Amino acid sequence: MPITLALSKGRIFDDTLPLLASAGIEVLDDPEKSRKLILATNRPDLRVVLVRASDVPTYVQYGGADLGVAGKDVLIEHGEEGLYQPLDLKIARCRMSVAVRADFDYASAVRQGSRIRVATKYTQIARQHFADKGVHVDLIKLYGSMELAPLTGLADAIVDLVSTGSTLKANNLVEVEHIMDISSRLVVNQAALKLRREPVRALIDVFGKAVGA
Ligand code: PRT
Ligand code: MG
Repeated sequence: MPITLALSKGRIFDDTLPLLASAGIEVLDDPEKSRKLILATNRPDLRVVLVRASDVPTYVQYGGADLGVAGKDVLIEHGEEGLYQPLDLKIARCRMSVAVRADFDYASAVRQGSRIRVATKYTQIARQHFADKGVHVDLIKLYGSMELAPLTGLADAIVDLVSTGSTLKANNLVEVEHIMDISSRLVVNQAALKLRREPVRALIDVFGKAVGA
């Protein structure tokens, strides 16, 4: 069996390719053009599987993949137990923030101790953040388009990823709190690390050198 690396389509795939390329590793199919979910590389002992970003930790945890690349946001939400994270790949960088409508006075709502309705896909990160601050919140779980929640009255605030800030801006929202910086991590299956030590270590080294370079 070749070593299996789990990636998600889009920015993680696109940002991981140059790291592999620095060690001469090429993925032989383009996921934007092919419907294949298992992609060969120019190394017979390495293949890439394409999964949803939020499924990468599950694949790696249960051995469906030996290694994977996942955002810190995804890892925290999934739960990090049993996942070895040897490297911060410093790709797909962004930040987790609290945002509100430009006309919502977040600071005074917090000061007054009002209950704040917060819509987010990132309930673990949001729960921890507001608990640390001692702010009372009602969390509303959403799966996407968080920006819509404050505009429709569904919520007072959102917790979402921000990169350029243009999505917030386009929807008249402002960032009021920076929760944490986010980047993608290499994650490794614990059993693979023991049972397939040589090739797994070699691939961790490839990534380590690429990030260092
Ligand atoms: O799309 P799908 O539901 O399959 O999964 P996903 O959204 O988790 O995957 P993907 O590929 O969109 O994101 C993978 C990872 O990239 C995330 O887990 C983050 O760690 C990282 N990342 C980096 C981002 C962004 N930057 C980002 N800007 N993930 C999402 N966004 C979204 C954000 O949620 C918001 O809607 O982009 C919008 C904001 O972008 P700006 O540039 O307008 O600020
Ligand atoms: Mg997405």
